[in-house]
Amino acid sequence: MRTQVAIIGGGPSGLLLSQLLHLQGIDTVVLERKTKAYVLSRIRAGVLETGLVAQLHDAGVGARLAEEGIPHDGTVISYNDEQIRIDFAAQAQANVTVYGQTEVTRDLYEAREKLDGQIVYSVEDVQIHDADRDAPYVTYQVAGTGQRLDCDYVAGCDGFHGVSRKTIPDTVRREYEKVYPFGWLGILSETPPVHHELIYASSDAGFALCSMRNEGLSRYYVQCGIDDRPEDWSDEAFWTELRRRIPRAFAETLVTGPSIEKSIAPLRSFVSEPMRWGRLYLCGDAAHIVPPTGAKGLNTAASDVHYLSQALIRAYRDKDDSGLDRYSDTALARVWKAERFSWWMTSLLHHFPGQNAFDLRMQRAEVDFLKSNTHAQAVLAQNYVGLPY
Ligand code: RFL
Ligand code: PHB
Repeated sequence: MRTQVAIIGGGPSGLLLSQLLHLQGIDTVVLERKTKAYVLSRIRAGVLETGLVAQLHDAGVGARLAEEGIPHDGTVISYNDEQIRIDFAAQAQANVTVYGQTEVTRDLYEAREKLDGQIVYSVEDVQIHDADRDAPYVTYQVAGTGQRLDCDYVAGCDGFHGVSRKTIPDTVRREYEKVYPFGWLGILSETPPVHHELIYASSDAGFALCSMRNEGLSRYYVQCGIDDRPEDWSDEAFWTELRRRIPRAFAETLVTGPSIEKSIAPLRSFVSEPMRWGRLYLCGDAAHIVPPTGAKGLNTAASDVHYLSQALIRAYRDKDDSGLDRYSDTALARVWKAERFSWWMTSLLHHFPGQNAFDLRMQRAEVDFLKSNTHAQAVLAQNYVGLPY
């Protein structure tokens, strides 16, 4: 089989890239390790920047998002009982949209299928060959049968555990990493959200986040131990812990119910450089990870896809490779800013094991500064709604 761009990974990065290229007449094949049902069962991001919303409209998948996405003009940061409202509209002249990654992925699958886009599911043993030469190809297995896909370019959109990044030789690849000594325990419950905006809550008992998917579906998280397992946490224990960490006024009105999903995510900051090696280009979690505190993971994946799709379109249409040559530097410049913001939000709001009284006072002083300084609020707002691309 032959295609122009072989895309490894059918998560949001791979599907969006495939759709944007297809609309410009560029042929792609997506190779996905799991089944479609499995990809759609993953509960992940919930907050979309305006840049991603615009891209989804450009990709022709904005209809349901326009209908069901919830625009948010601000968010609440709390510290025990104190609250600071960050006003995105006033401080950054923009907003964000709450719409689940699962729904983004579902809309993209539907659009790809409507256009007869080629997605091969349940592929095994994907290997990228000759990425540093003129004629790269990908080999893989489907149901025990070996396959070969020849292509002009390979897009590595296969997430943190994929094969694409590891194809870049150790002598070329530089990795930067910080692993945090805690995780996030998240639940989904068919209950009304406790507040119409998200609440990022720091407290003496640790961090919590109140988010949502729609008016009848809430997504909540509490900071948990790095070795905790979801089955260690009963729903009752989760709700008790959440109530302890959010301001009393919200704790008193919180509606609880049975969880319909419960999972733990480790927290990590990670960047792999460069994001290009020969004809292989990395996008999204394949190249970088942020802790979820700033809601930047999916959004940074989307800015990569924007830069790469534009560069590939120029290469095919105008025979101009300058965008491809600059891709790694351009994408990384924005990635590092998202890394900084996510690391800062994480450091500000979580309880770190071994933190001493001085460290706690530093967090406290930073929150006080944020509360009293509109410039500090504007910096947070501008980063949260997303830096331009
Ligand atoms: P994905 O979503 O991991 O998709 C990669 C796909 O590649 C497949 N794959 C392979 N396919 C073929 N061959 C192989 N060898 C393969 N290895 C893997 C996988 O099966 C998968 O389908 O990466 P992608 O597309 O780059 O998308 C990145 C986002 O998923 C991620 O950054 C976000 O979910 C992060 N994130 C958030 N981001 C936001 O922007 N806003 C948020 O509010 C937000 N909240 C979150 C999050 C991530 C979380 N978790 C669980 C890590 C909340 C949580 C709890
Ligand atoms: C979510 O709704 O899942 C969510 C929202 C904001 C974050 C992280 C996750 O920062």
